[in-house]
Amino acid sequence: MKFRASDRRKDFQRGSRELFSVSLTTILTLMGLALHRGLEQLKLAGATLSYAADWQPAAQADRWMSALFQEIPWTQHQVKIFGKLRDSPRLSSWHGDADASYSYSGTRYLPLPWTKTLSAIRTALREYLQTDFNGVLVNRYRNGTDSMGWHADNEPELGPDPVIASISLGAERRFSLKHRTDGQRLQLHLAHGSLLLMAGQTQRNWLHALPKQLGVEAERINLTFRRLRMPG
Ligand SMILES: O=C(O)CCC(=O)C(=O)O
Ligand SMILES: [Mn+2]
Repeated sequence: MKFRASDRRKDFQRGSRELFSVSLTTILTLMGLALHRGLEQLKLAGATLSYAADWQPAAQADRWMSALFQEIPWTQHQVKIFGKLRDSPRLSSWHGDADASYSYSGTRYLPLPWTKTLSAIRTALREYLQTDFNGVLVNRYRNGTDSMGWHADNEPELGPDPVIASISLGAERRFSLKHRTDGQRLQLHLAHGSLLLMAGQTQRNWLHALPKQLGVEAERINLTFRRLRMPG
């Protein structure tokens, strides 16, 4: 068999194209790893769940936590339980862009402005995930008797498969997930400075809760960043 110069040129071109595409894939993978450094995919049928236990160093998480204690106007929200409005067993505050009003558990909340620390956390999230959020629900669990019951973050303004970025500061607390129909369960322990990402069909197929944990005396702050779709 004879090789012509043009065949060799084609081989060379194909080879360098393949080499280029391999290195492009490697570069993109490395970029992805750098962007989402430490984010671990959790295997859960019908859910897209990932967790970065050490998303922020403890010193940064400490600074955010003490700043938020001062900046946030902590309020007792109401939750609807069996059709009746009751005091929520935690303190909360809804912040976001001016048009990001949010209805949950039977009440509509107008957004309070982004505080300095909430803006800084939103920027850190944007850089890490390449995703933008226009609102955040900030919750304060004063000790282990504060909690949040079973629910899904599935309000219509979040759209069908919302991305929810949940940041935990302070006391480590149990976070429970249960499948809506098949009884599967998962328990996580959300660490100081961690990031839990719920996406895909998680809210359709699973409920989540933050159960009471008697014996926990320390405070915890949780921030769930959300993207609301505005009408029109
Ligand atoms: O505190 C948590 O980790 C979860 C809070 C939550 O699910 C919510 O506010 O919707
Ligand atoms: Mn939730």
